[in-house]
Amino acid sequence: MAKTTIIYLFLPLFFFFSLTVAAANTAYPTIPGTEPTNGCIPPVERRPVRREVHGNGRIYDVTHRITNSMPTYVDHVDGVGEFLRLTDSIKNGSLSNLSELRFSVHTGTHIDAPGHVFDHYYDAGFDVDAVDLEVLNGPGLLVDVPRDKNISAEVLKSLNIAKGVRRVLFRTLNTDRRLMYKTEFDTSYVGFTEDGARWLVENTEIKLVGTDYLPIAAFDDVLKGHYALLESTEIVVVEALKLDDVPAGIYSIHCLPLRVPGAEGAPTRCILIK
Ligand SMILES: *[C@@H]1O[C@H](CO)[C@@H](O)[C@H](O)[C@H]1NC(C)=O
Ligand SMILES: *[C@@H]1O[C@H](CO)[C@@H](O)[C@H](O)[C@H]1NC(C)=O
Ligand SMILES: *[C@H]1O[C@H](CO)[C@@H](O)[C@H](O)[C@H]1NC(C)=O
Repeated sequence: MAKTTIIYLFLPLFFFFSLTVAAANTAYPTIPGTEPTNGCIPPVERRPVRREVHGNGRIYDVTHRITNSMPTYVDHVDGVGEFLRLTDSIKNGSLSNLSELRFSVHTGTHIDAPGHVFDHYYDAGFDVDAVDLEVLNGPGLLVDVPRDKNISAEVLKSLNIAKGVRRVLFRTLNTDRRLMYKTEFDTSYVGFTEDGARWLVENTEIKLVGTDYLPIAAFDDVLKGHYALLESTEIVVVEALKLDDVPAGIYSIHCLPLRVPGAEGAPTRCILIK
């Protein structure tokens, strides 16, 4: 009887250890003593689940995973490269694994603050800590852009986005071409032309604008397009969204950038909820 009680008391603890042993087993299959001991509880092979869609199809993760091989803007053909370094590790005797990150704040899915392209805004503190979370969170649209054009004034007019819509994510040819999954930066990506950016600012109430490649503006208009969108400081630009396999339509959009005062961009987790 007493033995049974002890087993019950220690069951959770044992379960924990059996998991640790299972993990060690995978890492060090040859180390003696890491095999299951008495066979009471079979070791559970636990693997994390990685999802694109959560909550029974209701929540779409539209954030790209940050990987070594994802593209970075223009000068780089090698992608992001090594960015995650394990500074302390259990394997080497530390009590925990501890990693540090090192990459551009414009890596992967991210926002641009006005300080990105305006030096006076940079000096004045228009950084990612100063963006309005209300702009980044609320109802909005995911729309498909005609695949044969950049996002010009003419294209925007043809989309007939209703007045009053404040948040729009534009899916383009970039998604079909899977440009974010290619390491080398591709300058032929689709983005806003300067006149498209100006048209959006002057003729719509859109304050959150997102696209599916690293710069929001097309390569030939890359600076002018950013100027047009960021000048008012009221619009938040979200870049490099992962829009594969998400039906176009109305969603509750939620984007939360890392809170880093002084940074003119920040990696951002974005989700769409049906
Ligand atoms: C552990 O330490 C060794 C020797 O200093 C080093 O080569 C190895 O990269 C370290 N491993 C980890 C995971 O920190
Ligand atoms: C978009 O513009 C870029 C240059 O800014 C060009 O290379 C690309 O071919 C254009 N894409 C389309 C679909 O027109
Ligand atoms: C953390 O440590 C465990 C045990 O040493 C190891 O299996 C795991 O790979 C480490 N984590 C990373 C990110 O390397």
